[in-house]
Amino acid sequence: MTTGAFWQEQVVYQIYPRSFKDSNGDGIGDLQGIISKLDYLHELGIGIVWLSPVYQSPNDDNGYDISNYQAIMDEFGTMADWEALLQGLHDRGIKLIMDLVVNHSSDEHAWFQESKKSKDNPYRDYYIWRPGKPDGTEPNNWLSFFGGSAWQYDEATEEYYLHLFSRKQPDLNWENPKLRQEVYDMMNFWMEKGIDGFRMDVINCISKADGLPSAGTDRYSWGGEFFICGPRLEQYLQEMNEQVLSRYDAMSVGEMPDVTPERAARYTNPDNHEVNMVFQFETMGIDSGEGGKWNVKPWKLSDLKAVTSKWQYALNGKGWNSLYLNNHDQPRMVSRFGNDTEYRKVSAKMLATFLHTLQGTPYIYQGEEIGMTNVKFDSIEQYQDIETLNFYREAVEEQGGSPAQAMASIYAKGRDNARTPMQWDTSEQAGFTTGEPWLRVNPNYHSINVAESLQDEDSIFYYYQKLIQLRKEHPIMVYGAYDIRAEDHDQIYAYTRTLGDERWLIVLNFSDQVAHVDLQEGASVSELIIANYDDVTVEPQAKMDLRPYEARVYKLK
Ligand code: ISL
Ligand code: CA
Repeated sequence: MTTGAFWQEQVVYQIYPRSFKDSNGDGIGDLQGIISKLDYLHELGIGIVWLSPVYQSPNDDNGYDISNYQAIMDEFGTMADWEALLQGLHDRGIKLIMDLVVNHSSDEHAWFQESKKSKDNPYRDYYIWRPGKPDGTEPNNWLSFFGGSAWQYDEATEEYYLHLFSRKQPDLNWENPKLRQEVYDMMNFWMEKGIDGFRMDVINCISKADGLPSAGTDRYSWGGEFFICGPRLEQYLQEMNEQVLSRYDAMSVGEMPDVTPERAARYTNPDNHEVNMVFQFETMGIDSGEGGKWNVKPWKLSDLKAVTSKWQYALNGKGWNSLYLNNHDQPRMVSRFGNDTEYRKVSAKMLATFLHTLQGTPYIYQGEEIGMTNVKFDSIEQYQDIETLNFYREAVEEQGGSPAQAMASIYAKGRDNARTPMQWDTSEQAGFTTGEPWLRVNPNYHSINVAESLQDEDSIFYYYQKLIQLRKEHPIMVYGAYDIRAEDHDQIYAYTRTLGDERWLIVLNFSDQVAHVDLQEGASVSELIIANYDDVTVEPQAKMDLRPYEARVYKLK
């Protein structure tokens, strides 16, 4: 196991540039906007920024469809702006990791424009082309992540190309060594510019099973078994590591839908030279029923404990966890796992305590540090996200489902919950833009905003600042081994962390009611490290009552 690496000890902050800060009034966040907020990030204390894609893109999927990997999107600024951003971060001791989106490119990428021209074009094999079945239907029955078939017919050559996401995101063909070399060269281009690593978009989808078999016999079906953690994934990750990452002090985090802890322990084991950590999705799945995310079901604390424990135990001493409860694809964590009305502040702090006291590297998604919440727009016209719009069209227009029910799913799970503009102050449009924002601001910005948080010494912001500071002072927060306590309790989540002779006890009330718990370790309490209510006593006490969403971190004797 590695210790002492910056990617273990620092906290990451994710910026979704389109929604962070607009500097020129066109309603779209941009690089100069980010530059204007670097002191804010520095004050928070984070050590690494993960920047969602800023490359040239037609924005079918907000930059996750890249048409030129070595150019900056015009709406976001210029390469000079990007260089100034990197410099500004490094001047403040903050590292920068860039989003690497290489499972697919945009269909407007020059490679694809060539590839589609003819079957013998030199770029043909940069993508995955197949003839239709004898009856003209798609080569196999795979569904795309965004709904509908994962294949698109192209008239020019009368073949289909594979797209696991939108039809404007054709999958790159990783079987082709020339394509792989292009990717590594591009990564080296950015490493040479001085970045500190990559967040790798759906990187466990790059290796598809030989023969691209159909999944069962339905007309369309989820084909994950044939492209999630496919046969040559580790070979490609090792090659990428050898060709790029190992040549620098680079950090890597692979986004991996449906990855298992057993696989993740292998991919993140330093002996295997693949990636430093992965984003797992099991936690994000605890409130979904049959058929996926839009089938919303209430989550249970027992499931959160089971999934978290499984990952904490599986990776301890072998690999490394990433810790997150939201990002640009997920609803806001305080709305989903806490309480975004009466107990918003205290529950946001409780969830922060949870994330920052597990073993692994915590990720903060912009706005999380001020407790931003989900949003409910009146009509589907006010939404922008391709996944959300596709879901609504399929559910309501194609399958005749109820609009109210579709909207309920979107309110709970839609990605635009996380993408409403960052709430800076109480001025019009929350201080995000002087123009019309590309996506509406959440109307609650009058009470939830950065300016307010910075004035309130009891704010969520200052609580995060304190957690980040504590991490720098206490290696046990980073490296301590996790062990669950009172496992069957249905309101309290309690666990210990142990490093050498040092032991901490973390007690979290996940409910809006007072909770009573009996913890043997409570009798050895010696010091209170942090809590989200005032007036917590430090006497040794096996029996404890915790107020709604109360969080306490104790040092034990
Ligand atoms: O967003 C999701 C759940 O609602 C996932 O299905 C998501 O599409 C998946 O986790 C992959 O996400 C990444 O790749 C996508 C992009 O749309 C996401 O924003 C990105 O994080 C395609 O590039
Ligand atoms: Ca702008």
